[in-house]
Amino acid sequence: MFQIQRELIVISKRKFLKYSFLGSAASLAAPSVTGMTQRYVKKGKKTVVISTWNHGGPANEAAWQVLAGGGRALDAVEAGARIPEADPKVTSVGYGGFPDRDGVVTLDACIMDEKQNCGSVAFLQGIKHPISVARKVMEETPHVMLVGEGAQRFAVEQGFEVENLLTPKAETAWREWKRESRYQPVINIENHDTIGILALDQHGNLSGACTTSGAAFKMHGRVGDSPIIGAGLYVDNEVGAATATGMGELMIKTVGCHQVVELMRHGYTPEEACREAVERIARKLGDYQQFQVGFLALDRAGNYGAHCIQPGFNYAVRDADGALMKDSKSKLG
Ligand code: SD4
Repeated sequence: MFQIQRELIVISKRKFLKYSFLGSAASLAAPSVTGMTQRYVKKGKKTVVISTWNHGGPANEAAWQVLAGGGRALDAVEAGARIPEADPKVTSVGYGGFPDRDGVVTLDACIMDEKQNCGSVAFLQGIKHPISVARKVMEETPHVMLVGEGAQRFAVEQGFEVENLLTPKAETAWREWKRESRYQPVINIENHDTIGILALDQHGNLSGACTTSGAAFKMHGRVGDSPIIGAGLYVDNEVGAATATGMGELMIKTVGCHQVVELMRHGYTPEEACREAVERIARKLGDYQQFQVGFLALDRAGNYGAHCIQPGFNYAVRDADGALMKDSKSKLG
């Protein structure tokens, strides 16, 4: 089905290589226009996985099984993200996620590997594991992003089952919300939110995944940052990886995760880069105090860090020394 499109892509890739060769020859001769130093972090041998919120703990364990067996970071982050996706107690990811204001559960997810390959789904309904559909988009199509009905149709073609994802608990919460229908984003919903998960494997390769049911009781059709490469997730194997949680509109407006990775490229530590991304939101978007945003970053040496707006954002770490939860520093409170 995708044969013709693949051929087109191969042709355009050849053209791209031709022109990018000319481009790189020119840039060798040209002086730096940015004047910024590129300080690549030295590649490390540390195998580690980090992920957002308390539900990151069980997710990291699944990811660690892959990493400890010598597996790829890409397989690790997918395995990790699938844990809260399948857990009905987690009301902000996958099955059991709170629905939109029409009572429909709509899911967003993306995944990115060490070679800049990425795949994404948005506004996906009825499929329990959007992260695995995102990976199929990455590996089985010439595209990066599929949304809505098209994403669901593709998932079914790939063998995923359509099921009802609205649990009785989520439906009750929605009915209670409907009584007042107040559209006010809730900060740190029960300490559960989007899961963003980043891993560094024993080959020194990074990957990341991000999956969510989005803002609870959002407008029907709303898509947040989580499936948007650069906003909710970004990976550059030369530098590091970043993911985000919280009010997605703020990450989209500032392309937050791409910014975190670029800051690390210029010498910021993961924590400093996350802090600067939060500061930039505060400087540029003004009205940020009522929202939560948390950034989490991992560099290619295995150093990690986080920063957020409101107190309450925590993250899980798993490496050969064991598992721990860490509280992020925050701009407010
Ligand atoms: C989003 N970052 O869709 C995600 C999750 C969220 O409040 O909404 N959290 O914006």
